[in-house]
Amino acid sequence: MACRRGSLLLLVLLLPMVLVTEVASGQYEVYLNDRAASLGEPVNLYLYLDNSAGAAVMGWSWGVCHDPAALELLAVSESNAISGNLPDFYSLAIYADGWTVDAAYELPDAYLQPHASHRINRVTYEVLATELGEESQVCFCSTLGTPPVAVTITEGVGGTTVVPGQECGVVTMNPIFKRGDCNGDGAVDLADSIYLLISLFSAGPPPPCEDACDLDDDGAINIGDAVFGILYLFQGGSEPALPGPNECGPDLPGMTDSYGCNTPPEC
Ligand SMILES: [Ca+2]
Ligand SMILES: [Ca+2]
Ligand SMILES: [Ca+2]
Repeated sequence: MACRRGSLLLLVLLLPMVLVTEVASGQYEVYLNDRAASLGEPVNLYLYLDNSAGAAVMGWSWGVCHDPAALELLAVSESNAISGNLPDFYSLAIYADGWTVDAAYELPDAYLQPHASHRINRVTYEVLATELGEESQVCFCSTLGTPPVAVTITEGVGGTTVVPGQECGVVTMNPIFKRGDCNGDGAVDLADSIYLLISLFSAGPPPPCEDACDLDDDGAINIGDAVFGILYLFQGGSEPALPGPNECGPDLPGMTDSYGCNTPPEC
């Protein structure tokens, strides 16, 4: 009898270890992708669950936290793959600094397939940050909700709860600048064309924000851009390409030239 009581005690002590198990890194991984975005624009991040080295997944829960000074959460939705295979239990909660989800399949024939990478959610944020070139992380967290929702995966039909590997997503804000402000002093004037000519032909310093010197945004910085600036200023020539010479803004979306803006100017 004493022996049985001892076994029961051992079982009770071991039970939490059986229910929540740290798994080896790589067996289950949840992660968000990285995106670049411009101030005031919506940006979509996708949340993935990779169980390519694990078993079928019967449920999941997590919190995803962001910096509310840099990003505003606009929407959380299920990806197409999950929409067609919605869990029997699905609870989504939105907070100022993040969101949580708790999901579970109850029928044994419904689950996330093993040996795959699943896109689970699409999350839309608006970029609020005013600091140029700022990066803002969106990370898994176990701090949101009452009680807090932990980051866990329910593995296999037996329902073992495991803690997955986790990787943050990063939203990088596209730099903004005035097109034509080649020397980065905040104004577009003759000094910018002179700066560009010296940079090109007299071993002058490189432009602080290259893309600002590509006045026609044709993907090449050359003497034509200096001439473009002079014609615009003194001969009624065309205005420099968007965002233009008067207001700061990002490079046009979809432009594939290699110019960046290492040191964005004051705007
Ligand atoms: Ca300037
Ligand atoms: Ca050019
Ligand atoms: Ca460009």
